[in-house]
Amino acid sequence: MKKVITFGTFDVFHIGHVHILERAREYGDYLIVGVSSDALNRSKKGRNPIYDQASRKKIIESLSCVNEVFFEESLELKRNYIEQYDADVLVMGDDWVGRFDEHRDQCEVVYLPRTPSISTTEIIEVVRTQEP
Ligand code: C2G
Repeated sequence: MKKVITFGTFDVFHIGHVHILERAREYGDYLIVGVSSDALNRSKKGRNPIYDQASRKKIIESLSCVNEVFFEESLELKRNYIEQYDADVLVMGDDWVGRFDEHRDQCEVVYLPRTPSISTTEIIEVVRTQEP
């Protein structure tokens, strides 16, 4: 069985998230997703996510293309996660291009194009600036 691993916050879940997860799954037979913990998100983006980690994990678990979900507690632990979950392929969006090349000794590393014109940040901004 070919195992694929990917990571992300997946806050305010949107179509770009669906696209990357579906495409990631096509690289193998079993998709494992590391969902960033709330603490990691605070350290990465300087704010709490809109949805807490339990909700974000539950949403990802409910997707038919996803087989297993765990909390990503630190960006520095990728090597351990890839080994622990015995991943054959690491898939990330191309906003991370080059950043995980150091893992090519462990598994195949693939960067996929992001879905244009949608992001959690943009959604938050649109909601924030809506007239009441
Ligand atoms: N994504 C995408 N298209 C978008 C928005 C996001 O393909 N329009 C992808 C990103 O490239 C990423 C995944 O969806 O691969 C999750 O995106 P985020 O929730 O923004 O994840 P991020 O906070 O970048 O966390 O260890 C790595 C990090 O935890 C990744």
